[in-house]
Amino acid sequence: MTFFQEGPGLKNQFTDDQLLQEYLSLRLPPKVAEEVFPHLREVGEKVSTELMEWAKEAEANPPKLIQYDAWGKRIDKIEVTRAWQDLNAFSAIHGIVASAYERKYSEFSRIYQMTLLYLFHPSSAIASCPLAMTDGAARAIELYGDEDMKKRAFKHLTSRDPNQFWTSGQWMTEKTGGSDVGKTETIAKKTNDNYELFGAKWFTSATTSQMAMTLARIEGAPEGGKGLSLFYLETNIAQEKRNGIEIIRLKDKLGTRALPTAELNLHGTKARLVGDEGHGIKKIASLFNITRVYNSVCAVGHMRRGLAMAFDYASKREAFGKKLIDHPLHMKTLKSLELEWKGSFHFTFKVVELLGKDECGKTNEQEKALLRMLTPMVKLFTAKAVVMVASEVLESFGGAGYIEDTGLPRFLRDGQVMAIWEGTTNVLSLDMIRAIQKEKGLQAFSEDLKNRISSLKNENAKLKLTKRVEEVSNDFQKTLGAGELAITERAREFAFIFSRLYISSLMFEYADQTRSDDNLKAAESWSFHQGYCV
Ligand code: MFK
Repeated sequence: MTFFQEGPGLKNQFTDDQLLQEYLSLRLPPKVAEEVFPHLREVGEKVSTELMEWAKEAEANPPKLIQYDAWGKRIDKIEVTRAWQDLNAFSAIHGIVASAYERKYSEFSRIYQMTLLYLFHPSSAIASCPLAMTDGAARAIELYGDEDMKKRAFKHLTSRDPNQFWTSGQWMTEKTGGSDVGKTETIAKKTNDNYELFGAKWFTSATTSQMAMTLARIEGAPEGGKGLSLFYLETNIAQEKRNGIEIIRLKDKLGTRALPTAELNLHGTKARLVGDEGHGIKKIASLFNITRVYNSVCAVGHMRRGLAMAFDYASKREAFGKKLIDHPLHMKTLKSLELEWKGSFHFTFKVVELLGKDECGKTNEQEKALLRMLTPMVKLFTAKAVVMVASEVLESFGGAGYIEDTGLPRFLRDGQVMAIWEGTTNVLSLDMIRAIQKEKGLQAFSEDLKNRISSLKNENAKLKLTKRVEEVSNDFQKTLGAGELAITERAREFAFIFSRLYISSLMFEYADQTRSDDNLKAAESWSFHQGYCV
């Protein structure tokens, strides 16, 4: 008899996620939970069924650049599938950006909105990327934009109507600069009423977006990051003359293949200044600090999806006379990956909570500094976690994990980008040091950490974690005192040590709040018997 192995299945991704439901029940006021749960259930169902089909179709038919029409005219048109458009429309209808700005549930709106993203991302063929930049652009316009930008662009970016909804690009990367954005070469020439941009953008994700936020140096402005200004432009994609934007080619990427990413030349692209002249990096930071949180939420959503598939498969696949779930080593491995996801989940949603409070004007100075400090940390930490978890998820399927039409290799490729875009691990480690040296990040972080640890009910955890904090703190202060080179060299190491310790405090606090033995065991395991084996 021929044997056919059944592949992994997906249950409703909201109702199947015990941690998510428990966390939301704890954090959201009961009235809010009562209102949003039915919607989350609906989205949880859709992402495990029809969206999986759309994502598959979008992946199978990546975007195409049509540079010339049949008669030789230059048209620079990017064609995307119907499925990709459907994914975008879905995100508008379900308010995956809008719900954050409607602020219907005050600071809890961010938790609700990021939960939608968490569910959507793994079935989105990375249509989550344009959403990240759209949300960031909305925030930058909210903070620095003029009345006209607020009336026009902001309204489109936060619309729930798919015909009105705009996505935004974030054109930061140039050939010269890469991560070193201060080296941007694009020039802004003043015209009678506005500016025209001349230059080249080397990576522009979601190039089919209706608008973009970008950086350029106004003629005569000084060198370096401070001489850059932030600009808003419309791409006029539907028009023949695309606002002076020439598409050179689409990038051939390791993953995120349904997402159009292009190299562009700007030939007098009409743009408007956002805020005053100069300090462009500082202004665009309001955008990338949002996309970095998106990255973390998508990373935890991605991990959770991989684990759902791996556990489901383990319940079906038989080897050496029993199901994989009955093999202790296999289960121990999956459980240790699950713990990595749990730790990342708590860390990420702590930052989401702070972001929500901040946007609603409910943070004090210390919480603002804490949010500034935690943002690069959570991005770098969860991005590395998802790469590791994705790789292990593939391995848990054996050879099938390496075969394209199972869809699993895509899972690894799309996980890998999380550690690259929006700031690499090293760039973000240095950003954490920037937050410490410039914005009192360490003070806010260590007070928050110490306060949480001192309020834990578990005396053993309190004692051990207090001792660990003291050791780490002494080591850090000594390194800081040894000068710039010493702290720079160890920035990454400290970013991971701080993150793991912070997650320990969050997990023990969560165990106290939920009065759950399982959550206590998870916190102990995370903190004192980390089981993941490389
Ligand atoms: C699924 C999820 C999807 C996610 C979306 C992905 C799609 C997007 C694809 C991309 O666009 S990828 C491109 C991503 N590129 C980056 O993230 C840039 C990485 N490089 C950095 O972040 C560098 O650290 C940075 C460019 C900021 C360093 O530049 P500089 O010129 O050395 O910065 P400098 O002089 O230290 O800082 C300039 C100002 O900005 C300072 O303020 P002041 O003017 O008051 O002195 C800084 O304090 C401020 N600043 C820098 N980073 C900040 C910040 N402020 C707040 N938050 C930050 N993170």
